[in-house]
Amino acid sequence: MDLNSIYQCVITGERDRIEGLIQSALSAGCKPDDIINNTLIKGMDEVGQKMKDGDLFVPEVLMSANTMKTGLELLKPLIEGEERESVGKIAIGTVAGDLHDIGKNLVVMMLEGAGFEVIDLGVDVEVERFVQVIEEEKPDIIGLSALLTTTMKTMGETVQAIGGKTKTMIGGAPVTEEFAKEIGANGYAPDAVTAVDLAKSLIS
Ligand code: B12
Repeated sequence: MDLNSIYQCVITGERDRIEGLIQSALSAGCKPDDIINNTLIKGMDEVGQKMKDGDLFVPEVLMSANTMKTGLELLKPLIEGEERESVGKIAIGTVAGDLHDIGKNLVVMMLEGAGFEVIDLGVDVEVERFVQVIEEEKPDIIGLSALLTTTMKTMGETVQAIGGKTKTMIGGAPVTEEFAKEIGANGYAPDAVTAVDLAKSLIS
């Protein structure tokens, strides 16, 4: 069984084919962990890189992300019995007043792909909800997304309310490194691939 075809399938975003390809790989004796790490995550890494370089655009990236998600859903039950240590726990949401979630969803998928346990709080998440989730779930990091200049203000208020109880990382098209410093967030990443590196560095 050629694992490369699964890798290519993620890159081309052919969701309909992924299940069949993974089933054949499993029948041929490939390990679920191997498939996740060496085809799904690798493929999505490549997609992220291509997006950074301007060779792929949002609709294609979403197709790839969905293909990866379908693959992960198929394999997850098979590895849950195994000891798969979580790299860290992250709660993430789009701040109050903001309904944009395409970018956040990409970040969630990349983080999950990299082995993080992710609590996705969705969109339009009130400040209090972030504070509550820290008490309930004790995440290592809180991730905040904002796509509107108006909700960047809410992002600042959210970071302030969190008040250093948990590390914070922020992102979204109008957000910058400078803005992150200004509001006292622990980190900023411009895209989903960098977000994974950032999360890892915040935890270590
Ligand atoms: C798609 C879209 C919508 C969709 C959203 C669908 C959805 N489910 O998300 C819909 C149609 C609903 C929408 C609505 C609106 N939108 Co709109 N929208 C966009 C658009 C075209 C693309 C956004 C997007 O998905 N980009 C693709 C993703 C992959 O990129 P991204 O979000 O930046 O995410 C990446 C990084 O930023 C980073 N990242 C993102 N989040 C996080 C979080 C963390 C923790 C980290 C580390 C990294 C990170 O990683 C991601 C992946 O690489 C943008 C234009 C643009 N170019 O940004 C306008 C845009 C953001 N929208 C805009 C506006 C004005 C609106 C509306 C107010 C329009 C209206 N009059 O109703 C409403 C607001 C609704 C609301 N309350 O939120 C403006 C904002 C202007 C401003 N200065 O504030 C923009 C810039 C368009 C424009 N040029 O005018 N929108």
